[in-house]
Amino acid sequence: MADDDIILDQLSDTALVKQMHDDLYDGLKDEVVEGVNILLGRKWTPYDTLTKALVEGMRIVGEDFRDGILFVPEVLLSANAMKAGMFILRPLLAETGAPKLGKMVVGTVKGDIHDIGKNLVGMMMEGAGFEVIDLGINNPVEKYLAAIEEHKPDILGMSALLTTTMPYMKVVVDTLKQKGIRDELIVMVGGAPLNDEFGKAVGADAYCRDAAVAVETARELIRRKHNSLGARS
Ligand code: B1M
Repeated sequence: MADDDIILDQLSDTALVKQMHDDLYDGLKDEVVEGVNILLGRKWTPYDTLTKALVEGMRIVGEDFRDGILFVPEVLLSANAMKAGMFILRPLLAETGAPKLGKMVVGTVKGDIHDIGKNLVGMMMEGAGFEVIDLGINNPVEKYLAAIEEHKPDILGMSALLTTTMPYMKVVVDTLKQKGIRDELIVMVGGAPLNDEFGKAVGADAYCRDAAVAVETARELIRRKHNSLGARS
């Protein structure tokens, strides 16, 4: 229950989603989890629950963090509540049973501990039929290289949320070039401060604005890769 006065289950869908934004803002993990379960019980799709209740709620948190209304400890509570909601949705989004379309190694770059967006991308990619190896946060180039060596992915995905950490993506791509393995991989980058131009400047194959775009882009680039391999054989 959200508090003594509000019974989440008795709210209309619109009021419940609004209440979930407030609960996410207040870092109320149990209430966010309850809200997610209620929406799913009302036959909301996991995708709509994720985007309309959780991602939109986090967008509001982000604005107030930017404007100095919320501070790191409060945002951490919101992030934990968001993750608890995502934890329920993850297996549901992955439940496609589709044959694997390809493999992606994904991680947040060195110096950066933001992982909500990266986790979302991983979940949506899994849901679309990709195998995802998640390296977590704060990854130096050596970690990416070791994972590429071990898992032989089709795609390397990198996430950065800070203007101070996003240039590290170029360090990773340049190292792939030095090692002669850049062209074996599709490199996709994302994160709030990035844009298309930046993606090109660091030598990525694509910048992805959000998780849905990441899925579409991955599908398209894998299709092109298979076509060009087919044409060569
Ligand atoms: Co941070 N933080 N934070 N923070 N934080 C931002 C990024 C900031 C913009 C807030 C602000 O001032 N408005 C600001 C950066 C400013 C800048 O660089 N110019 C900032 C700052 C300054 C900081 C600290 C330095 C604060 C401090 O300590 N004084 C510190 C840095 C710590 C570090 O990393 N070394 C810090 C810490 C934190 C918390 C720990 C409190 C927490 C992170 C918790 C966690 O992730 N586990 C946090 C949070 C939550 C945020 C905001 C509020 C929200 C980020 C988020 O989760 N968004 C953020 C404000 C904002 O972005 N508006 C902010 C929701 C998520 C779904 O979106 O991550 O953009 P996003 O991901 C999207 C797309 O970008 C894309 O798809 C995702 C899903 O649609 N995408 C990819 C992302 N990665 C991709 C990878 C791909 C493809 C697409 O690869 C294929």
